[in-house]
Amino acid sequence: MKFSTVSLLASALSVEAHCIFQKLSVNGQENGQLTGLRSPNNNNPVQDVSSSNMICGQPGSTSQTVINVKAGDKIGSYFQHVIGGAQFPGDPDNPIAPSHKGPVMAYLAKVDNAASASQSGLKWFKIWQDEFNTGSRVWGVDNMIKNNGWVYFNMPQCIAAGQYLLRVEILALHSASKQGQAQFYQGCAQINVSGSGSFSPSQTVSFPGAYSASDPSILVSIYGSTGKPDNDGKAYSAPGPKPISC
Ligand SMILES: [Cu+2]
Repeated sequence: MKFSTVSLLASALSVEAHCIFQKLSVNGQENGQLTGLRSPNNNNPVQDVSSSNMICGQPGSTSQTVINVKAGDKIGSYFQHVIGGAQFPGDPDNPIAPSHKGPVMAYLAKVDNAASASQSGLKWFKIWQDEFNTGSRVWGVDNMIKNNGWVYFNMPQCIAAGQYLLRVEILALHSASKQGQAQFYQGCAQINVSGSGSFSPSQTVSFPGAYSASDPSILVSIYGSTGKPDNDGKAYSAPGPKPISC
């Protein structure tokens, strides 16, 4: 009896340690909560890499808004523990539990109308990632926490004008030594890119499909010989393709 209470409590606590992509900023100008986004309505991770929830997260809200972005602009993606931010004042798991080490990635897929396009069957390419710094032993997630939940990257200068879904993904690897236990947190922003770029990807990937459960970037122990989540200072490659270079 006592055991089951303890394990229920433990699992309830671990459920609470997750995060949701919930705001986009452009050159420091924040859009409103959930504006221009397709975001999950709860903070549970996706763990099945073959699920359609790998695209923009579990079904939740879809905005009517498309956010204007110029090629070269500084994009911010804001992740917080629950919709609205911290779950309670002093919430130690906001923006995400610090145990949730792993990379952060951003992908684009061209669409005709970002507010209405189906998110299935799109051709995605990666534009940015923050993996793991072997010198400082800092993960992409550590940088996101340091920036209070903001993930920053630039819209590559070469991106061709038009509408896109921007998929931003956090991969938490703290339990990833067992297959199916890596935790994926993603949402999509609906954007309209302007500029004079003409990039057309020569290779694209599908979601689901881009990742496999046994990918060494996904089925991996990040705990080094000292038991710290530092990958023993060895390089770590995020799943999926390399980011494009303009
Ligand atoms: Cu979690």
